[in-house]
Parts: sequence; structure tokens; C-alpha cells
Amino acid sequence: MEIEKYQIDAHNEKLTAAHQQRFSFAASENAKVEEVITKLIKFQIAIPSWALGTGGTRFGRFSGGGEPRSLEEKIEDVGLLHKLNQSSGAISLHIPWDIPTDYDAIKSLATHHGLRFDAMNSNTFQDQADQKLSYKFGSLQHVDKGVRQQAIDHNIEVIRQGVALGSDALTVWLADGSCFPGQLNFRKAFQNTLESLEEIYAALPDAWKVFVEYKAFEPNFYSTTVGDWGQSLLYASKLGPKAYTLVDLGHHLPNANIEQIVSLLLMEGKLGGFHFNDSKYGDDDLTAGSMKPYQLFLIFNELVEGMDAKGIDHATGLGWMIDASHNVKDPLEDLLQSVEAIMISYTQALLVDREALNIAQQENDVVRCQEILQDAFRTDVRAIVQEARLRTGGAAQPVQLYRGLKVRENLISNRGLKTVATGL
Ligand SMILES: [Mn+2]
Repeated sequence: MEIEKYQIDAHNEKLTAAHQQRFSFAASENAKVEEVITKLIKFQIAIPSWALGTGGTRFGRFSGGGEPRSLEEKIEDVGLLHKLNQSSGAISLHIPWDIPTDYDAIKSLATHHGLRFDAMNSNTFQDQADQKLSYKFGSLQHVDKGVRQQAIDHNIEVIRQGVALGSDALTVWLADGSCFPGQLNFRKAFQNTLESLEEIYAALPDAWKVFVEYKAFEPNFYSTTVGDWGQSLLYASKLGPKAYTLVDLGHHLPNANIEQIVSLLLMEGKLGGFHFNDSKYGDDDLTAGSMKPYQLFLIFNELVEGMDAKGIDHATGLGWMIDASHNVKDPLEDLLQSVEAIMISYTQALLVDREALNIAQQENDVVRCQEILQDAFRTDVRAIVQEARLRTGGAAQPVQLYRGLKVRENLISNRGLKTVATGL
């Protein structure tokens, strides 16, 4: 299914008058509004191929129907999102779930939908049917060199796939760790992992980056070999200039100060990418901004401040990706909500009066510091985000139009009710 321009125009026309009124007010309140809109138009968030189907939990999975059955249909789905919000112009693939059969055809399909290929994701957290050795006790950390080599070869193969598609980054998330005290020699596990990553790093093309993603726990529940940002930063520093830390919002212990982590990684030039989601308890993979919107804003506040301090381009300097997966929502509606929440937080962070904040910090005026941050956070920026979307041909209200056009019903009638997205 494709959404046609006339359908978006018809939807927008009905909402123009009300939007204009709200936008004029927002513009009158914010002197920087045009500068902000320029940045919003450039800012694109990659959609992970695995978020397009119902994710499920370890207890069950409740398919919503019409899920993409192939890489082509996944690209089609991200194309639908991008058509609606004009902010989802990239797809992040997972290998071996998304191996193309015809690279040129896949590339031209992506181009047709205005999409590029974001970071490639390797998978050594589960065994594939044709796999010789098992990852039950880890992959890059494994005590057996043969298992490590298999995992290294897989990652190099993912780089090769990414090169063929025009991607320029590899994300390595490892389930490696241990479930019980004594199971693992921490130092040996670290060193094995580092040596394995060094071999993968050596296979990176010149302009490529490797993102080392950390996670505090799960599926291993006693130790994780890339468990936190300190461990990830150690690997990234030892590997070299093409290696960076990737922050996934759901991969911290409860109440971690993620904004401070982000700030220091940026200071060190080692923040490479971001996985957006939200959570209340653990790695809940909920819609971005659905649980802790103030935290999302505070993170963006540090991102904007840190990127500006280093002269990093907001849109291209870091890898921006969603990493979420749902059991109860239509995955496409959920992704539209996530992108909207991210754009709202980014906009609010752009509105922070940085000069005033610097002065207030310098004067230890704690009350004023809070006022400045919360003034930006409490600004209703939805009309600004909407204006950026309208100027690039997106829909005024993406979820509303998605429902109005009966996109899900359409996908179900095309693909069937009982479909399973590859990899889920
Ligand atoms: Mn992630």
C-alpha cells in the first residue's frame, strides 16, 4: 500500500485553519522558530525493521495482522511512516532476519520510499537453524575460540551486507554475560570480547563506525560483559576512533541518570548512537516519551548542548534510532507516536535559553536553572513540529490520517491476518 499525495493534501486542508492559528501563536512566542524548523526538517529517526511487527513478550505474542512478511514489506511499512511524518527517512536492519536476495532491487525500493539504510545490527544472541556452534554461553566472549570466530565471521558478514546496501555503521549488542556467580572469569570474558571486537573493527571500511551497545542485564541475570556505559566506553576507547558507545534508553538500571551519561560521552567524543524507547521497570521497549517525557527532554537538552559545544551536526553526527517492540499497539501507530515524542523533546531542547542557563549555573541560581529548563519543557511545541512536517509534505496529524485511510485494514487485506514479521 502507498499513501498518495492527494490523500495527505485533503487531510491537511481540513486542518489548516486551526493549525495556522496555533502555529502563529507559537511563532510569536519563540524568536528562534524558523531556525528550529530548519533543524526539525533535517532530523530523521531510523525505524528498526524488527519494530514493524508485534513484538510480544516471553509469555506470548498477539499478532495484530497485516505484519510485513518480507524485507520488501518492511521497507514498504517504513515508507508509509515516512510519507506521513517525513521524519522516518531511514531503516535499520537486523541480520540474518533481513538478508536481501536482490540488493539493487532493495536499494531502489528504499530510494523510492525516500529511505536510507541506517546502522546494521548483528545477531549473536540466538542460534540460527543452520548454525554450527551454539551461543548458549556467549558469542564474542565465549571460552571456545571456535564460537568466537563464528560470531566474528557473522559480524563481518553483516558489514558486507551493509556495504552492499549503502549503510555506514554496525551496531553490536551482545547478550553475553553470565547467569550465576562463578560462571565466568570477568577479565577473561572482557579480553575475549575485546579481541573479537578488534577483528570486527579491522574489517570496517574507512567511513564506517561500530557502535558498542551496552545493557545492564537480560538475558543474562548476574553479569553482562558489556553491562554499562563505562564498559562500553572501555571497549570503544581501546578499539579506536571508529568505535563508539551506543545508548539504549531501556538498558540501564532503574533511575540511572542517562542525561549525565550522554553529556560525558559527548564530551569524550564517544557517543555514537541512540536507541529510543521508554520504560518503567526494565528494558520495557515502550513508546518513546510514553512514561517519562521529562527525562526524554533532559536527555535531548544534554544532547543539544553537547553537540553544539562540539560543533556536531544534529542530524548527521549521531545515529538516531528507535528500538522498541510492542504487544498491545498497532506497531505502526506506535512508531508514529514515538517519532512525534522524539521530535517534541528535540524541539523543546532547542528552545532552552542556553545563555540564560549558563549565567544561572555560574551564579548558582538553582531556582532560575529549573525555571529555564521547565519553561522550555512546558512549552507546547506541537504546532512547531507540525509546521515542519507540513512544509515537507507530511500529514498534519499522522495517526489520524493513518486511521482515516484504514492503513492497517488495507495491510491485513493485502497480507493476511495471520502474518509474522521475519525475526519475530
Ligand atoms: Mn537497543
